[in-house]
Amino acid sequence: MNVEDMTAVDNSQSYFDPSLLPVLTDDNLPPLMPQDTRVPGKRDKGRFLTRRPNLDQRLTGPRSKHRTQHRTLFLSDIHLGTPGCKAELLLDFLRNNDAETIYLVGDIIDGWRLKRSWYWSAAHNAVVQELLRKARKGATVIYVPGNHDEALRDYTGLNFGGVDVINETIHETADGRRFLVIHGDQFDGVVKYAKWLAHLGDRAYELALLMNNWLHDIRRAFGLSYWSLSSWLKHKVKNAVEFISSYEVALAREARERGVDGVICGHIHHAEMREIDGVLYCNDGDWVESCTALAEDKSGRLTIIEWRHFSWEQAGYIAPAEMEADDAPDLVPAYMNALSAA
Ligand SMILES: [Mn+2]
Repeated sequence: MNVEDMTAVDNSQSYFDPSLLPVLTDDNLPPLMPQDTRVPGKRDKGRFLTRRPNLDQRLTGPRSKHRTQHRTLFLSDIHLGTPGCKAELLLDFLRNNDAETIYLVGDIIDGWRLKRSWYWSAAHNAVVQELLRKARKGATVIYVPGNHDEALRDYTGLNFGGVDVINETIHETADGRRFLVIHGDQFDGVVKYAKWLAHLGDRAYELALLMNNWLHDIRRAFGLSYWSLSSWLKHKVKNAVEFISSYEVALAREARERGVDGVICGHIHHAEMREIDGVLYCNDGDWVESCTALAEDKSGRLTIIEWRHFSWEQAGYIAPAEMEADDAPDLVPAYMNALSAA
């Protein structure tokens, strides 16, 4: 679908308008910014010294040619646009792992946050660039929107810079098993406790923790005993355990009803792979708390990868001798414009 067709979509209700994002192909890559061609003056001292300030050089320099090759990678709940996103670890993961197909299983760009406050750093931008780069290099990238980026659900069937947007899909593994790929928030309605958990990690929760301190001070001033709001919340988290298991059962049931071998989802920020009543429930986790991805190898075997340390911190790390030139164009201006115009 081309740019003209995209304008026909009614996006008056969207706070995040993906049609503003440039459709990139190999021959319409955005030109380099003018500052790249002019000689930096005295006033520019320090401004253009690095292409992406705030980012470790090991994350921006030439990348190793020896990346782990997977058949498929599943990533979800990245929450780009929020300060909680572990974008640098994810960037390191993406620079060390490649796949023929990459599924982005929802909550990739956090539009919920976008409505209120927007946090965007060089690392967040580099993650978007890295994913687009993989698409340019031939990977199939499929974006299954979640509840935090549900605006993209209006763009199902479209392709942005080589990324296909699909509401839900079926993935077939190398050994012929079929998996329903879905973000999972669709099942909040059938799961008790969901409403409370939906706001976990939200501003309301942060505020509750802050209020706990105030409340303590006020109560003490009146000679009242200590009552902890946060421990009251913690008690509520016991419900979260119950929530997680009923969520898992609900998704497994859906997979069974659809006659597939399993389900691959995200949403609850809890990586897991277990059999539930004859179907395989897989949750690829998140990049806010656990930094996990689900990977399928050439034989169809599924595993959960944890990436809590940078590649150079991991045991047996050898600095790559063979390097590949960094050919990714700097998409910072285009994306920043698109996102700030939203
Ligand atoms: Mn979600």
